[in-house]
Amino acid sequence: MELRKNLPEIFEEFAEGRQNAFLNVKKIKDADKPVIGIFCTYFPQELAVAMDAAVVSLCATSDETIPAAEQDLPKNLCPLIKSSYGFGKTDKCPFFYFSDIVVGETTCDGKKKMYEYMAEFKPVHIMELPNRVSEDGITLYRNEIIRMKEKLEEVFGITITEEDIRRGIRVKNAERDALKRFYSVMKADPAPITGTDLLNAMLGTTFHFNREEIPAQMDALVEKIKAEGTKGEKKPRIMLTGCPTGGATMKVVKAIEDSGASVVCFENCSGAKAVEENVDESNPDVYDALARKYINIGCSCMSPNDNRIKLMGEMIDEYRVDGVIDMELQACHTYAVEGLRIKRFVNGEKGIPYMQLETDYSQADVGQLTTRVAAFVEML
Ligand code: BJ8
Repeated sequence: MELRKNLPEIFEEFAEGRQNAFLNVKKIKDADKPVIGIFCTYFPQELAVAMDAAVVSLCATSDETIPAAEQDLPKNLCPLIKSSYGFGKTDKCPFFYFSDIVVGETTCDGKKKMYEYMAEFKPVHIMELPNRVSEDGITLYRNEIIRMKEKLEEVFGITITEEDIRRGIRVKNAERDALKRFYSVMKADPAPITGTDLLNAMLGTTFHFNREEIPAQMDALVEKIKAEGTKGEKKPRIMLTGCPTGGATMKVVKAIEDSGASVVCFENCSGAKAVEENVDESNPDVYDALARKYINIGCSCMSPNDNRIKLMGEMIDEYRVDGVIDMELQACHTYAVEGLRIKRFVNGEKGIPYMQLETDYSQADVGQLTTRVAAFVEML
C-alpha cells in the first residue's frame, strides 16, 4: 500500500479489490496454483494456506443472477443462496469458473440443499458442521477438517503435513490480529472513518490471494488513519449485526450513514464474527485447535447461539454502541427467529435500542429502508 495516497484513494482501491482480483485469479490459474472457492466463514482457510492455494469468496451479493436461479430454486428463498447458485449456474462469476473445487458446509437448510444441485455442474465438497457447540460437535468437526484435508490432498495430488497446517495457523492468526487492529480504530469517538469504508476494506482483504501480505497492508492503513486524525463530529454509534453485508446490501450501511449515524462495528460475517477468535497455537493437536476455533463462530445455524450474544455484548461495550440494527435477508429463518433473543439481550441487558430490518438484493426497498432507519437514528 502506498502511504503517499490519500485515504479516499486507498479506500477506493479496496472497493475495487474484487475487480482486480478477477484479473489476478486468472494469473493464479495460469501459474497452475490451486484455487478453492468458498461461501462461508466455517471453512478453515489455514488448510488452503498450508498448501499454498488461493481462496476465493464466491459471488453471492448481487441480484443479477437471481432470475436464472429461480428457474431451479424456489422464489421465496434467501437471496444469498439464489445469488450463489445463479452465479455458478450462469458462469458469470470468474472466481467460480476458476475454482478447482467449491467448499460448502451444512449451515442453514437452504444452503445445504442448494449445494446438492450445484454439485451437478461443479466439484463440490461439503463439510458437515454440527449445529451445537459441544465436545461431541468439536469431535465431529475435527473429523470433518481431516476429511477436508484428505480431499484436498486427493484432488491436487499433494501432501499437507501438520507443520504446513501450523504455518497456516500462524499466517491466519496474524491476519486476524491485523484486521482487529484495523477495525478497532472505530473505538474512537467520533469514528475516524465511515462504516462504508471500513466494510469495503474488510471485504477487499478477502480478495487478497497472498494472506501473508495482509498484516503489513492493514497496519499501514491504520497508521494513515491515525496520522490523519478524526475531523468529523460525534454521531450516534450503530452496530450492524445479522446476515452478511456487502454488494447489494451496502444500501443498508448507506441508509444508516445517510441518516446521520456512524456504523462503528459489524458483528456479522463480513466483520468481526469470524475474526475475533484465533486458533490456539499451543494446542498440540492442530485439527482439534482448528475445530475449536471454527465451531465458536456465532452463526444463527448454531442452537443455542450463545457465542453471538457473547461477542455482541463485548463489542457493544468496547465500541460504545448507541443502537443495534439487525439485518435479515428475506427468508433467512435462523437469523429472523434469533432476532427475538437478540432484541431481548440488546434492550434488556444492554439497555439500548434494537431494530430488525428485513431486506433482499433488489434496490426496490431503499426508500422504505431509509425512512425506517432515519426514524431509528432520530430516537438515539
Ligand atoms: S457462518 S452467517 S457466512 S452461514 S443469510 S445463506 S444463514 S438463509 S450466510 Fe452465513 Fe456462514 Fe453463517 Fe456466516 Fe442461510 Fe441466512 Fe441466507 Fe445465510
